[in-house]
Amino acid sequence: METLSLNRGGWFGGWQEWNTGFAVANGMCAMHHGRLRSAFREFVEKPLGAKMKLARSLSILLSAMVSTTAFAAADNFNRATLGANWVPLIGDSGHIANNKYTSDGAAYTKFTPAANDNQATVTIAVTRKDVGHYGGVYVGKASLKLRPAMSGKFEAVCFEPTVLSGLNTPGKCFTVSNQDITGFAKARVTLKTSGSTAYTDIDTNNDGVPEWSFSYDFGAVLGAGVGLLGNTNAVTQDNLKTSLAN
Ligand SMILES: [Ca+2]
Ligand SMILES: [Ca+2]
Repeated sequence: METLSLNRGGWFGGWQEWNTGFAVANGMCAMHHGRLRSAFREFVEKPLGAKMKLARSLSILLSAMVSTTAFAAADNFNRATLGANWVPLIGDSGHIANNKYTSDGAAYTKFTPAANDNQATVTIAVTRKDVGHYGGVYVGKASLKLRPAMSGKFEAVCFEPTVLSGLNTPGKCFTVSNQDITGFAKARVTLKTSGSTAYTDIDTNNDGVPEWSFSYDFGAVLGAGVGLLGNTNAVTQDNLKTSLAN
């Protein structure tokens, strides 16, 4: 039973490529199911005192199965093509360039391994001076778009409903001109949903401490499911990690 106390960090040693991790997770599920069956058999055959002890073990085992189900996905885009895990919901699927995700047209692309996750962290960067465009990430019905300006930096961080959400909330932008943020060329961005509220943390120096944290209440349950958004090859996304947040 000791192996059941392992956590994501300990087991995966700092987030491996998602498909490797997914295979490990599947293996763990099979292992847990096998153990569960034999544990139940044992339970039925034991006297009452021993049953109490076994019941506790079973509860630990079930917790481990739940945490395995909540296993996170990741993609570092270090390959030539996006592959079957990325499904375009509208328009361009986006593509990989220089081992990063980017898009030429309006991309709204679902990352299928993260269909049940409600938290995503991704590095978003400006690659050249541009205006009127965005690169972003979505979770459920909530999008977060980073909009670059001619300064060559992002000057607006905007919550918007995803295109297919059916929500008509206007969303909200946090901007340089409103002194909510200062311009930045690259950031590690986290978006998560909880109930009707979306939360974002923006870490511009990659030290794990957000320079800014914002939230926005969309007025409707936002749900789960992660993907990327973009409409210009002036913005890239890289090192996506997803998880099930509280
Ligand atoms: Ca990469
Ligand atoms: Ca920071």
